[in-house]
Amino acid sequence: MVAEAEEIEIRGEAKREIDYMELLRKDRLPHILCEGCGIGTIINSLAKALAEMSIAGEIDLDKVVLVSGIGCSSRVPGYFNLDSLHTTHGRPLAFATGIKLANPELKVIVITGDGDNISIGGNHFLHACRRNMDIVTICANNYNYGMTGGQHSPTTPKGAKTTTTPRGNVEPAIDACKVAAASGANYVVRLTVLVPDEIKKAIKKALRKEGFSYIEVVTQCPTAYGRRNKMRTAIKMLEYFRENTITISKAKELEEAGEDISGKIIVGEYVDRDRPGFLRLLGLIKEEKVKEKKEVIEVEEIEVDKEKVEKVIKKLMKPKARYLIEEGKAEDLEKIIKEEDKK
Ligand SMILES: Cc1ncc(C[n+]2csc(CCOP(=O)(O)OP(=O)(O)O)c2C)c(N)n1
Ligand code: SF4
Ligand SMILES: [Mg+2]
Repeated sequence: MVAEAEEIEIRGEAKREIDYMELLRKDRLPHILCEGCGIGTIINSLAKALAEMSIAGEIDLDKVVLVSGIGCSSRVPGYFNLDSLHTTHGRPLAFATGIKLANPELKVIVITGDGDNISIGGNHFLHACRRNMDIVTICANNYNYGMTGGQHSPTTPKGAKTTTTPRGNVEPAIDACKVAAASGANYVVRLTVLVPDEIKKAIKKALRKEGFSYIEVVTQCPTAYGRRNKMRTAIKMLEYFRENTITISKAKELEEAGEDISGKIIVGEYVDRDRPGFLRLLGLIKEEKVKEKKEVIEVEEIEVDKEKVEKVIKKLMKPKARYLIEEGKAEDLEKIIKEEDKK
């Protein structure tokens, strides 16, 4: 997690040195993460992404809110010098939705875990994707409930040993990226901690986009998961990631060739589209509001002949007219009204 000041390049120009450690709360050190935990890499990538966007004037750090649930991964916001909310297990997306709706100007980033987001929080996840809620979600997928000692989660691979699957997990794992893409999220990407720079880029990309972004980072938990699966150290887990990671296109190719890719970590962008986000659908963002205003003005300009309208209503209220409407005989009614008008 320790990072040093560095010179960064923004749109081809070298900008002033930034110590992205400035973004972190040193008063909270030492942190609670185990030695070799991959969550530090996610902190690092997030801090760099935010620092670079801030320098480039793309983001106002005073308008960034980090929201998390409960778990090792959910402790991340507590280490940032930013407004943050550490909520209840499985509910960060519900809180984040409320924050974004209350103040659409804020950039809301959810930091969550596979248990928090896909197990207890699965329902919120599904609907945030469906609404295309304007939130960036970063999920640290370490294949288990790290904080509570290593129970299996919905992403635990088949056959993996955890405290609740001591003889090997028999359940098939969920592919949260496929779920997010199918449910309506605008941007869905899976990466591993092996590529921190790609994680940073994905976060920056997601922060520039409208709608729901889901960034899943496959990360090591040597303490609770690795040691039960013959990967006692972070290095062993990283080696496992390296040997088992394939891209989406490679996965497709292998699948078409009839090969078994179940056990593989399939990385890449699952979806990158620009459907309207929830705030746009609600008319809560500027451009939409202007359009809406114009439409209202047009409606107000329509001249209404009150007398004529009252006359029509009176006619429609007559028992015969009501009978014809109920019977679906609108054409007959129209004829009668026209004849009456001629008189
Ligand atoms: C309502 C509720 N149920 C259960 C718990 C216990 N609990 C705390 S963290 C956790 C699992 C965390 O797993 P994950 O989200 O994958 O985070 P990780 O620790 O692996 O990063 C559970 C079950 C809780 N705090 N609240
Ligand atoms: S238990 Fe696992 S996820 Fe939690 S801090 Fe330790 S290594 Fe990281
Ligand atoms: Mg987990």
